[in-house]
Amino acid sequence: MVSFLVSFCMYVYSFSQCFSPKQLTVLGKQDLSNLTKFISFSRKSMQRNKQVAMGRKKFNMDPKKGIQFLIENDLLKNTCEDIAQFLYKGEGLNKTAIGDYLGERDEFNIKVLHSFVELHEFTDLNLVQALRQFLWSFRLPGEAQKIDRMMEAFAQRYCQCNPGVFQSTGYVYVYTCYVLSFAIIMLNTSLHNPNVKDKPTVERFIAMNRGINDGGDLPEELLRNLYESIKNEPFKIPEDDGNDLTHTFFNPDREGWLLKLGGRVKTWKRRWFILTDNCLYYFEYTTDKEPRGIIPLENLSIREVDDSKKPNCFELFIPDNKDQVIKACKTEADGRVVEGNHTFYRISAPTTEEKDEWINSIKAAISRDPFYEMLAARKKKVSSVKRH
Ligand code: 4IP
Repeated sequence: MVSFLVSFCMYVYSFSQCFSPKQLTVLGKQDLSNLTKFISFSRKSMQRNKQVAMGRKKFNMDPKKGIQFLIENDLLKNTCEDIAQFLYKGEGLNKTAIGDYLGERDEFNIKVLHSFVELHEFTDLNLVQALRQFLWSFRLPGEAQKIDRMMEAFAQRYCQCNPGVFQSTGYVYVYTCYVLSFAIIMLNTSLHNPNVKDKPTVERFIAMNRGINDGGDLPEELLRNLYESIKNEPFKIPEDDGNDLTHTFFNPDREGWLLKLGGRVKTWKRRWFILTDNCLYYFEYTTDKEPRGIIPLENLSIREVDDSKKPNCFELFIPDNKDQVIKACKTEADGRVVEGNHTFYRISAPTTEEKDEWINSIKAAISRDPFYEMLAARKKKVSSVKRH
């Protein structure tokens, strides 16, 4: 209605510009007064539109400042509901900025997040359909804690719209939905990222989700449907600047199960490895949000090794320095993040092919490192200078 009025006024305004004052006197007094009102209304709304556009621009550069500007200029009410509505409509707003604002930790932003999620209608949608809608409405920010809050709000809303889909009640019920949502997002990556060679079958997806329903299993048919839906159509994720953790885990160079030998205590552990952004991350479960360990590959080399206990082994090591501890971090059993103790990381792959693929991918990742390249370029220069 408002936009209709605005266009109508603009039309009358431009029409009035075509008349000379003399011609205008032909119009009745009442007409003229209406016309003046229209013109002033039209000017005001044009001014307002300009300010809204400016507010959107500001929001895209700095979400908090943008919202503040809109509130100060009476273009937006300072309530969670109104702000949520503004973000939900998202007209002219950058989805990364929306994600950043919704992911903020302070109480008010968390309330906006909840109002925003409540604007989503998930009734009678399966979890994949609901996730499609949700993940398209903004861009998930990079920080794990932000993702956690948003996915929890999503799971709460989904369960509220679809009571009875998950059997248990209370928090466990939301937790099941939350864990399954993560499993689906990761399945999406595994099935559609060309770098992931080992595509999970529906049976593996079902097996991966055993026991997540308060210790029990979810109906197989439900899991099969979700799997098929993702297989047939990947998630559409809003464009990003490609520089955050979500991007990192959504677009790995390579991922898969490997065995890793401990640092001081030499125990073999089966871990889910993700190679991306020149780092190797390892997780206890594929659905874990936080890695158990991170190994930056900068300054490391890789080689094949024989191990008397495990087949298909390779090792990450510091060239020319076998006693130096590799810079890496790990999570202790009590949750503390500490430095690792490895002078080398020995890893065993399930097959020879996978060993070769991992070695190649890691080599490629290492050589893509800009520092490595800079160093290589410098070395080349030095040796060519020496030659001459
Ligand atoms: C642990 O052995 C695990 O192998 C750890 O691996 C490993 O840490 C520990 O190395 C090793 O002591 P136990 O579980 O038998 O105690 P993970 O963290 O994958 O569980 P890394 O650094 O390899 O992650 P040290 O260096 O803490 O001993």
